Amino acid sequence: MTIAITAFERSPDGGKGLARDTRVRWALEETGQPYEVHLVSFAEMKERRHLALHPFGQIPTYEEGDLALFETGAIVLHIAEQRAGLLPEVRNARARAITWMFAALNTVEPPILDLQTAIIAEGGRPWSHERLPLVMDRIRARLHQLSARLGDADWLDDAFSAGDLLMVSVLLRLRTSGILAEFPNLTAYVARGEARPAYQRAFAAQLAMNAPSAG
Ligand code: GTB
Repeated sequence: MTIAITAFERSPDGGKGLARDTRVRWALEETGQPYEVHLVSFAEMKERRHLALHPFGQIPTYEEGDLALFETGAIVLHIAEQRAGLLPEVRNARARAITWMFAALNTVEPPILDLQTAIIAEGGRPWSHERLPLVMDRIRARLHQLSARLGDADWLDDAFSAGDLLMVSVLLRLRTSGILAEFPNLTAYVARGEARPAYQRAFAAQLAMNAPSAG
């Protein structure tokens, strides 16, 4: 059955792979599934046709036969449950991998999103220079904890899983901030994720659509 996902017609990041369709592409590449990409503009995302797929008018979405999904975490979990490669077979290890998926999205990503808000949406406010260090310190506190747990392991819980896929994707958003570089083991962890052939294919595919010279 054909899988179709949606992505930005032109990502605001110009192909750095930070829009969330990259996470879905990566999961599909890890599990060896071909997929189509339907590109949508910001205006189209808010139109009835797209809202039927995504109630909040965002990307990515996922369609497979009569199944339509939104929310990247749910999409990646669905993909991981269909094919081998992203979740362990053993029940407890599988539950721990899913726990890391939630940790990435619910515990580590929120302060990182707050940084984007502080820089992009609030950067011009008179109080932003006071708020920014607080936001950065909240990220550092989470990264200290994550770094301590990872230690010198390659992945968060033995073998690479959908939990690592989401955690690496979340941490990638920090690269330009310089905070990630304060944590050598997390920097190496992200590099290991990026070096995976499936990530490379996902990144190249989104870059082909989003690079300034594309289309
Ligand atoms: N919780 C949802 C999920 O995980 O799927 C959040 C989805 C979401 O935020 N989608 C964004 C979107 O559609 C794109 S990924 N935004 C348009 C809108 O809300 O109108 C977020 C994103 C956008 C741009 C960059 N960038 O340019 O660097 C990075 C990440």
